[in-house]
Amino acid sequence: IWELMDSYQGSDKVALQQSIVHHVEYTLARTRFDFSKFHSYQALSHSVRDRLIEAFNDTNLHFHQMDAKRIYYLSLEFLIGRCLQNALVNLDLEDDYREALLELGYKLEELYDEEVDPALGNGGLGRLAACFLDSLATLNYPSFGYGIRYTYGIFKQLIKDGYQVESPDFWLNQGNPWEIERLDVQYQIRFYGFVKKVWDHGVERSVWEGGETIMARAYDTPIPGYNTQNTIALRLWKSHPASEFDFSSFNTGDYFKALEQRQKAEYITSVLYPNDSTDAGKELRLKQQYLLVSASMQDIVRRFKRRKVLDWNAFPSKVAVQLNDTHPALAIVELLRILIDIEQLDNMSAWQIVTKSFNYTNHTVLPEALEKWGVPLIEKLLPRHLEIIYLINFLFLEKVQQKYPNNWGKLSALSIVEEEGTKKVRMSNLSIVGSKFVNGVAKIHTELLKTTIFKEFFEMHPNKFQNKTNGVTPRRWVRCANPALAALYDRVLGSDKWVQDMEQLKQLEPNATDPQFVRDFQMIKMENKERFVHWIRKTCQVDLNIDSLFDIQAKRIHEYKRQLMNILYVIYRYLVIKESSPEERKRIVPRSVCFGGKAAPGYANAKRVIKLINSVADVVNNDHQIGDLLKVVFMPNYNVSNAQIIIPAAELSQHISTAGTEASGTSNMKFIMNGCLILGTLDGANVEIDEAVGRENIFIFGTQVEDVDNMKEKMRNTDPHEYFPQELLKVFQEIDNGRFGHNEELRWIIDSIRHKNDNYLVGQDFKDYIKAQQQVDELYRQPNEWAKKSIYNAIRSFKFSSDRTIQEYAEEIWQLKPIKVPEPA
Ligand code: 26M
Repeated sequence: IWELMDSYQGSDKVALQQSIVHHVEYTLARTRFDFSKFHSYQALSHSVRDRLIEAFNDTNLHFHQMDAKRIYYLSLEFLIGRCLQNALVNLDLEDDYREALLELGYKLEELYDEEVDPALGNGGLGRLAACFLDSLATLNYPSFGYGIRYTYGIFKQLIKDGYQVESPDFWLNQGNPWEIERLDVQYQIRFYGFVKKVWDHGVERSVWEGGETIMARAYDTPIPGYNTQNTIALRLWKSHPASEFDFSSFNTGDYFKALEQRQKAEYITSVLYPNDSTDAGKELRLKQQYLLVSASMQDIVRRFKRRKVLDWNAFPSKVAVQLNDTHPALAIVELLRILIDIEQLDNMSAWQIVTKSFNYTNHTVLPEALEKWGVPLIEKLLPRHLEIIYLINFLFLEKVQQKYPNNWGKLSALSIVEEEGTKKVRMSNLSIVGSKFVNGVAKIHTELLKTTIFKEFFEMHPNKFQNKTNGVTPRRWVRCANPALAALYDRVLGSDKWVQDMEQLKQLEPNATDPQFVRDFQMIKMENKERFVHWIRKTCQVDLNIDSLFDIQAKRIHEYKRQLMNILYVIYRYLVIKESSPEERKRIVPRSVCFGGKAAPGYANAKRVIKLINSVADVVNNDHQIGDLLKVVFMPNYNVSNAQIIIPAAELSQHISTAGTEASGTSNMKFIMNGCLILGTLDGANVEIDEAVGRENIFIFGTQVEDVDNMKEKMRNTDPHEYFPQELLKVFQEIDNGRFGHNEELRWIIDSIRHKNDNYLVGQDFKDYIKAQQQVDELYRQPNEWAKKSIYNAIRSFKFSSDRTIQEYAEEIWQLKPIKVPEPA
């Protein structure tokens, strides 16, 4: 059979052209002489898909033969972004295909834009999972990502009359060449029903029966590593009806009822919940979580059972599961159920296996964002799982009681079940108790976990807690997004080794002061700014001044991220320009302040901030007195593919959350990698970025984490007219007076912080923010100094490669060794 495989897998130009044309005719069924740009994209991606699949099959076979330990990354979200360029870069075929296509009359870069951007995630957490897969593949770690194949991704954001309007993201309407449907990989998933107790050889066993069953079907997206044959799977589950036809309903004559039942099953994986913080316990969301968890654990157990001898105690040496936040925490309970009820292990052995296999990553300290599910809902949907949760809690609280006899405070803090009001299951407590290791995502965040929300757990099990500072993949975020900068590195370093070993950038330290290198860097930034200006003109109908400072804040809209502080400062800046004399105007540094980000559909204050930004933009951009000195834009529908245009063009990026609220942030890392300065607070990974680049290369301001509580106290005890600085009161006044439109919603935003409710310390930090902004202007007046500091940011960013992060996870949490798949002969 192998000899029969034809040779179109070659990568010489003609072979590539043949394979493209082959797909035009046989996959797209079009004539060879009549195909559009989109058809060309389709044929090209099928040609690339063939190459991916070969490497993918080799990898799976090799890992199986080696009986490799694997890490399974469970996440309700994978924000992978477009696949084509990433695959070409990782397979090192970009140049060959570019040339092959040019002769066929197509520009490769134009075809990239034909691809939809799969947006199966909300923001940082989902994008982190995608960067991790890229690093797992590149570093040759045997691994799988498990997630959900939502029919609708995160909503598309439209801006109408300055307001956010959500529209459905049906991303599959053009087909998806990057996935492989696995009709042979399907698992039954049960919901509702009851638990029957039966006696079996003197042992009581639980059988979960009745209710409804549906099927979860696997769809694999191959994830190629860079410069390696290793290609891992992102396995996404889609829900299907259990039986092809429900004859019982049909026989009773209700044909349409039978069809309706089937549709209900498909509904489970139809839409990603567009919340990146809190959301009241929706039954459908819990069903999604359980579907992911049950299908994935069945798949993992099936793969484990394919080994030559069945030895359950070997499970933790072959399987490590990483929980991306608490969303998939039921996996702990599901594995226990499989081991106890189906594989018939005793409770204690099963518990030992589980707690050696699972690990949990926390992504937030905001107490309102910690996931809790009402006991009545779990009892109805997953009756056997509730029993098991009670069992775990009983065993755990017994240990607590031993360690801290009759200490009710400890018991109620540590309990998995919250007893106040309607009983709830605390998913973080379940995750901690069921895991070997728990980690935060930046140093400061992990310290906060240990001293605040998980204090009692840390005191009981100090060795359970670890830090794993986040990272981002330099393949997508430098090599793909900023090819010119990548080419400069290649040229000066003499190779592309830095793409998989970012520490190579250390060698560029002397270049930061080399005038030629600085000029090259400035030229590249200028080109990226031009690309961005075109894109802004097309999408926002605003003309940016290419010589202005490009200042960007792009992230989900949230009160703690303080986009409000940014736009209030823009108003202040506008007023200053309006009041300045002609002499003063000459010294003003022109700025383009760009915002991007989605607000959760039910988050009224976040949506109002978008309206405020657009209202300010309307006034500022149309004020002829202002001209080129200030522009404000709200970039609609911030997503992975436009982030790849936005980030390389940025000169200043803002990461200005109240200290102690942003767990890490990851776009801060992407911005510095692209040679951008940060204006930020000492929060999340900014703290470590500050250490890495040096205080002279970053603009830091604001209340530090240890003072936040005192400042909030002060805010509550101070008269607002004393608490808010004059500059900010002036801004409030202008909004009140209707300078940005007579819209009561704009006043409501101000009201949300005005009356002793400034929980995120906008008022407290405003003066220091203005001061930092003045330092920004000062530096921008010296272009070479600005460039030098930007270069230091870029070349000192190597710590923030997700390769470093993944290597730490592998060595310190998973005990996982790389296995390199041999290159084909
Ligand atoms: C909640 C309820 C219902 C549906 C969805 C959610 C939900 C979805 C995503 C809640 C939180 C979600 O993500 C939170 C998140 O993105 N956290 C960010 O994680 C990044 C990666 O670690 C960090 O860099 C950010 O600081 C952190 O905010």
